[in-house]
Amino acid sequence: MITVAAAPYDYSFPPGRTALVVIDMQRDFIEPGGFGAALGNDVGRLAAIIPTVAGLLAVFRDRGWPVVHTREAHRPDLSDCPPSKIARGGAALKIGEVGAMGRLLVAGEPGNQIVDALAPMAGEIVIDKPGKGMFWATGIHEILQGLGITHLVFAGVTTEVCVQTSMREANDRGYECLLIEDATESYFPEFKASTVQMIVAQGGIVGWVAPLAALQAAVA
Ligand code: TIU
Repeated sequence: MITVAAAPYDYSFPPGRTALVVIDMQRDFIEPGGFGAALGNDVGRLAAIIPTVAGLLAVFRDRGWPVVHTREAHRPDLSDCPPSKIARGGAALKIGEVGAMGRLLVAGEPGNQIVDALAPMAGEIVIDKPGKGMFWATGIHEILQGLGITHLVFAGVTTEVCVQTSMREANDRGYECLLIEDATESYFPEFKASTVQMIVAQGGIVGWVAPLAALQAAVA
C-alpha cells in the first residue's frame, strides 16, 4: 500500500488496483465557443489546471498504472440525451446545436475532444458518458471490475458537477476515492471549495482530498 497525506485522514491505495480517472477535460468545457461557454461561464478558470492534470497523468503513466479519460458526449442523433437536459442547455446554444467547435457535446465533434495537452495515450481507457456521472450508461464499472480496480484517483472538471457526481457514484459502488484538489476546477470557486468540504466531511463521507504534491511525495 502507498499512503498519501490527505483529508480527512491518510489515504492508502494498492498500486495495480488503483486507476486515475480524468473527468471531461474536453474542449467543450475548457475552450471558448463550447458548451461551458454557451452556459454563460468564464471558461478561462478551467484551463489553469491543465499543467497539474498533466503532472498527475505522469505519476500514473510513469508507473504503468491504469488511466481512464471520460468525455461528456452524446450520440449524433441525441437518442441518449434526455429532452430535459437539452431544454436546460442554457440561453445561447443547446446540446446538439452547432457552435464554434462543432455540435455541442456530440461525440466526434472537434469540441468534444480532450484538450491536446492531456490527450489519451495508447492503452488508456476512454469512455463517452451521456450523463454527469461516469457510471451511468457507460459500462465502466464492469471494465474496472475486470481490471481488479478497487481505488480511484479523481481529477477533471467541473468539481461540483461531473467530478462530484462520478465520485459519489463510485463511492456507492465500493471504490475508495481520492480527489486531487489542484487537478480539479469549477467555474465557481465557492462551489469547488464547498464540494471539497462535502467530500471529506463526516469522516470522509464520499472520500479523501489531497494536493498533487502529496501524491507525488507518497510515490517518490
Ligand atoms: N456545467 C458544468 O459545470 N459541468 C457540466 O455540465 N459537465 C461537467 O462537469 N463535465
